Amino acid sequence: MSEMKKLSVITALALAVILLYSGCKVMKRQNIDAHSGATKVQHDNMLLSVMKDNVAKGIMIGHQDDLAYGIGWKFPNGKSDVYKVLGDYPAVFGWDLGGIENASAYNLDSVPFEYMKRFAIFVDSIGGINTFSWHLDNPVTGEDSWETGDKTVVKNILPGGNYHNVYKQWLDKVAAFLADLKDIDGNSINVIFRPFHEHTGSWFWWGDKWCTPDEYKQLWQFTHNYLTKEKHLKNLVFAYSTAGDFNGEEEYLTKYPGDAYVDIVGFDMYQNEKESNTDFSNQLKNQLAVLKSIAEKHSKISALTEIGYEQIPYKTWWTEVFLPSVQGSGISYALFWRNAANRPNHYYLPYPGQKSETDFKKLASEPNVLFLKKLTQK
Ligand code: BMA
Repeated sequence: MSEMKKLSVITALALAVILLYSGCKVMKRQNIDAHSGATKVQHDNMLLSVMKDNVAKGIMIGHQDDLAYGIGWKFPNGKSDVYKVLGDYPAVFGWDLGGIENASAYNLDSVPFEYMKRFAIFVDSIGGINTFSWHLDNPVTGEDSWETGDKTVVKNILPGGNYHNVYKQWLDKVAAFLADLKDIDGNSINVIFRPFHEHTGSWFWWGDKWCTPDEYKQLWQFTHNYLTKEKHLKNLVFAYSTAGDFNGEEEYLTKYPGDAYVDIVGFDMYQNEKESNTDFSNQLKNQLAVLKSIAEKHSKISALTEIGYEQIPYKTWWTEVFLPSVQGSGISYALFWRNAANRPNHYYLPYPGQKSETDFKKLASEPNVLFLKKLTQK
């Protein structure tokens, strides 16, 4: 079967699932509507209410590019590594829009945007949540997100800057993609949008050293206003996500664009081989406590917007390091990074036969750890 034909078959199956689920979703919406007054934030986005409700159930587990590829396979010749291990999907699915700004057919990790769109629609149909980051190119040099060293790039794409129009054209492409995410009834699918992440580090051109707090805030506010007001997108929930190395609440909030522009607060944090499990766990707990306090003060949902330990070298990392570190943190979800098909050893969730597989199943059996089935069960 050709790739397109296979995609059509998958889409047909997805549509069948959508039909089954749409009835349940209407019920879910009615329930939420009955008590949504208190949970509505600045705009009327159902996803936020659903996510608030879900926090009481537990922590949702997410995975980047879960349906697109994994260890030893690429769509359509294979299926979610999480599904292979658990017989269940993640609750949250991460995608990255990097590349869309150049009208490329593929994102920076070779996921065709047409597939990504269908995956996201499928995810919504089965009751999962989509989150989009954006590793956009450097608009001045045309190199990638990691092209740093120039303190004028952010300034240049703000209103009045030499590259402002280029940036607006890039946002037009993002807006067109996100506006096209519609369910079978033609309703917009609500998604998380997480631009300009890890800006407290300096590895991306929008990072710490490369713009002032004011410039970063202006960039965020302009982006938010452009997408929601100029482009009239009502389906976005905005996630502000720093790197994991901030020192306390004040530092976390240095470039915070304001409560009106943010729905979710989070940070990205990875364990590396130089850190002991205990050190990592203590650091993670500490940062999560800071995040919890910020989330409470600003009435925001909180999340571990990226997390993981490449290759998961400890058999019991899931129940002995991850779980005890996040329990009680109040976070809505934890998004694990991708299982790269084309980069050996670049994976963050187990695949069949990986050494932490059994422990990962144990994690999934915890009542307050939510993969898709537990998330959607009534
Ligand atoms: C990084 C790595 C890269 C990838 C990038 C964007 O952490 O996984 O291989 O291109 O994220 O997804």
